[in-house]
Order: sequence, then structure tokens, then C-alpha cells
Amino acid sequence: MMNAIRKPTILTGALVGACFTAALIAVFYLIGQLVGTPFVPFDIFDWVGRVLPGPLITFGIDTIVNIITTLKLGETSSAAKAAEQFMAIGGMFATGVVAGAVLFAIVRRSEMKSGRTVGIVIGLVIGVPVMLISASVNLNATTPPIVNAIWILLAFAVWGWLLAWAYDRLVELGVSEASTGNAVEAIDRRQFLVRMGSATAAITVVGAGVGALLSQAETPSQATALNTGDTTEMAKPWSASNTLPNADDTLVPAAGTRSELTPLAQHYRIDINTIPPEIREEEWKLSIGGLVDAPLEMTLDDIKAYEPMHQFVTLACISNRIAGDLIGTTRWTGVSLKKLVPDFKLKPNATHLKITAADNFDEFVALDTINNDDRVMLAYAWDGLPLEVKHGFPLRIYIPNHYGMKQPKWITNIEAVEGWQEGWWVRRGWDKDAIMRATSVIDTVAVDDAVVGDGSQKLIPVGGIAHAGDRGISKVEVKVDDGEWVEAKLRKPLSDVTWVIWRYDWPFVEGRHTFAVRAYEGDGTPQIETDAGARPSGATGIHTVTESV
Ligand SMILES: Nc1nc2c(c(=O)[nH]1)N[C@H]1C(S)=C(S)[C@@H](COP(=O)(O)O)O[C@H]1N2
Ligand SMILES: [Mo]
Repeated sequence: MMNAIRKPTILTGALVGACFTAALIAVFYLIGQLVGTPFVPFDIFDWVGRVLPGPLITFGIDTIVNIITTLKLGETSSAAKAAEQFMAIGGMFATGVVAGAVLFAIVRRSEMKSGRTVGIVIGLVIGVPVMLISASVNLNATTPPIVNAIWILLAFAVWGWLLAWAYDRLVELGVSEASTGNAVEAIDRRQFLVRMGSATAAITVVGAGVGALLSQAETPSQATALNTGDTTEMAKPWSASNTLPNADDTLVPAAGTRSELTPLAQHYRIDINTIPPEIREEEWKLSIGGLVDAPLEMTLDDIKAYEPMHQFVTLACISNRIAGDLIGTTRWTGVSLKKLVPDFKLKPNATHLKITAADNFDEFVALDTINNDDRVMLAYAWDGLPLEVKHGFPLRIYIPNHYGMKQPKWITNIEAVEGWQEGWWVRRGWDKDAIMRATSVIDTVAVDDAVVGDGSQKLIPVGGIAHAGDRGISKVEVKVDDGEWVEAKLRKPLSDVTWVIWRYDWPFVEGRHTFAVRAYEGDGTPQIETDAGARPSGATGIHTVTESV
């Protein structure tokens, strides 16, 4: 009657897989925080993002952004990063659930006495590719690659072994109780599952909790502290003790208009990494090679030794939607590339620089662009502080008039090449030039801030921003309902590459109204009014806001 013993089901396998995989993820997290080994779910996610075709990636990102904006989950770029992290962990968890089910299915069907070998094999079938993927994309581990490889393989092997051990235990409990009746057997099995569930849940909670505490303890709010070793003194941003260059402009923005200078903590962040590469200044060098007389290496101090330049810059992501929050303005400090390039000793046939970053992101910039525009810069500070890790510490490039996708952060290599090639996002179907579109946004209809105009007419300040790369804004117009387009007043911008703050004092009429805004570029070219999504060249269309006043 041995055959009467019920073998553990595939569903039980999925449950066992869920328990042990949750614990495995927590252990990877905790050990990562403790000793600096990779957190593999993020590595796998980043790798998948790099190998999937561009349209699929774009579709994925669009879907995430749609959900974030529809459910109003907060600032787009940080909500999106949180969503990516959640998906990364969820993906690994789901894989583990399936692995548990598969393992139980295989062992059930076979005549094997024990599933341990199959368990270890399954662990390694997953562990080996994960180890290789992590080795190829991980940017944050501080432990040697060989240690990481061994750790990942070991962890997955033990995990697979434990799945099989659970199967064997369930079988044993079945056998020992087979003679005394099914009810008792079921209770023993259930008890085992409950104990296994509690133990793995405890590991998961403790691992995740302690890991999170550790990660908070070591996150300096500024790269300064991290990279100078100086943790006692928190550097202050430039804007804390300086006035803006247009401070004398008398136009007061309508209440509720965004800050003209984006606080660093609110600047959007977009890149291909679940967690940004953390570069140590001591270990970093900028390598310059390709079509040069002799390859060159520069430290950050070498670069800082050049005469610094400061400029106010509005940066936007090409995937920013009309009135989206993937746009920000701050004060960039660095060196004009035009000043640096002669010291690269380029060969005469070099036409472009290929800029490569720590995360393998790359873009090409024409030497003509560099030589015709002093504003093209290698930047190492934002608002007077060293670049934050997520914004590209230690070095990023700025190229006026182009969306962020043309401008690598975390630069490690510059290679002089002959001829143009497609950069990272261009290869994935985005515009090869990525010239910033003219755009205008209504930030506020300041109903509670009415002013009194001529003949005691009540006026409601309406305001926002307009931007058109380095082409400037010559005029902004506002339309209420089906009225005429009326010119708004413009504030002097912080520089010729930043957004312009506009304000229109609207003669109040009670009711529900739709406000629309449009801008003209410096040379009078009107912004494109037709609605078009961000892909492939940046969103166009008119921003409208409907309010009851
Ligand atoms: N190395 C690297 N640089 C990068 C990216 C990236 O993924 N990797 N993303 C680019 C994109 S698409 C944008 S919009 C800007 C965003 O810069 P920020 O995150 O500092 O706002 O960085 C650009 N530079
Ligand atoms: Mo972007």
C-alpha cells in the first residue's frame, strides 16, 4: 500500500517556492547591505531592460508612467524607480514560485527517493545565469567579482536544496503516518508547512528590515560626504547663499508657479539603472582614447584645474509629457569642452566624441558642436555641490538644446572617432537629434491670490513656464475658453538655455473655465499645437487646465 501515500502536490511546491524565494531575496538584500555583494533582482531587471527591444521598453515605461499619472502616485521619476524595483523583486519571486512547482512536478513524477539532486540542479540552472548577468551589469557591489560569483551560486544551490528538502520532509511525514490514517498525516504535513512558512517569513522580515535600516544609515544626502570622507560638514547649495541673476526682474510669478530653480531634491532622475552606479572618486579616472596621439587619463582634480564655468540649465527628458515633471532647472558647474579638447591631441580625422558611462550608456557628440558652442560642458557640480550619485557623480556632459538622452551621466570614457554613430536611445528607436521641443505649461490658476486691476476689476494670476531649448521664448499667450489668445508677461530667464516664467492676470469671471497656453520660440516660431506623444522626438501639444473659480 506504499502507493497510497499522497505525494506533495505541485501547488504545495509553488507555496514552498514562494516561502524560500522570499527569504532568499531578503538574504541577498541583507548580505548586500552588510558586505556589499550584489542585490541580484535589480541586476536581472537592469539586464532585461538592456536586452529587450526598444519599442518593448518604451511600452513598458509608458505603461508605468500611465499608471503613475492616472493614480497620482507622486513625482514621476521616483515613482517609476520604485515601480521598477517592485517589478524586479516581483519577477524574482515569481520565478521562485514557478521553480518550486517545477521541482515538485519533476520529483513527483520520477521514481527518485530524494529530490535533493534535482533541487541543487534547479538552483544552479537559475543561479548560473543570474551569476553571469550580475557579473555583467552590476555597478554597485563593493566585493570582488569572484566572491560575488561564489556567493550567488552558493545561495541558489542552497535554496534549491532547501526546496527539495521540504519535498522530502513532506514525503517522510506522509510515510510515517500512512499506517495511522490520513487525518493525522495531513495535520503533520500542515504543521510542517506552517513551521516552514513562519521560519521563512521571519527571515524575510528580519532580512528586509535590517537591510533597510543599514541602507538608510549609510546613504549620505550628498556625494560630498561620501567622496571626500568629510562627514562632519554638510555642504550648502550655492542657491542657499546667492541671489539669482534675474533677481531684479519686477515680474512676480503667480502664486503656485514652480520654483525658478528646481531644488536638488526635486530634480527628476531618469536612467537605465534600478540603483545608480556609485563611483568612488579615488577610483575614478576619465579615459580619453581612440583617434588621439596618445591615450590620456584625467582625474577629477585634473578637470577641476581648468577654468570653471557656471550656467543655469533646464534639462528635460524626451519622454516628458506635456506638463510632465521630467524637467528641471539648476546651476551647472564644470569646464567648457571646447577648452579641454585641444589637450586631448586629437588626430585630424576625428569628427565625433563617443562618450561612454559607467552603466555602458553611450552617446556621440560632434566636434563641430563642441567647437561652435562654449556651453557644451563636462559638469561636476549642480547648485554648487558635487553631483549627487543619482545625477551622475563624478562627471556628466551638458549639450544645449538637446534632451537628456543625448547627455551621459557617470562618464568614464571619451573616445575620438571618425563619423557619427547611433547612441544608446537612438539605437532603441528615439530621435537621433533629440532637439528639445518648444513647450509651455500652466502651473497655477491662483484663485486665492486675486489682485485688483483697472476699474476695480478682479484679476486672477495665472502662471507657469515655457521652454524651447537654447532657442529662447519670445512670447507666451493664454486663452480662456473660446476667447482670444492674450499675451502673458515674461520674466527674464536665468540664462539663454533655461525655461521662462510667465504670468497672465486674468480678468475674473465666475464659473468653470478652461485655460490654454502656447509659446513662441525666440525667432517667432510657434510651438507645435498638434498633440503627439513623446516617442520618438518629444511630446508636442497645448497644455490646458480646467478650473471652477
Ligand atoms: N549614464 C547614463 N547617463 C544618462 C542616462 C542613463 O541612463 N545613463 N539617461 C539620460 C536621460 S534619458 C536623461 S533624461 C538624463 C536625466 O538626468 P537626471 O537624472 O540627472 O535628471 O540623463 C541622461 N544621462
Ligand atoms: Mo530621458
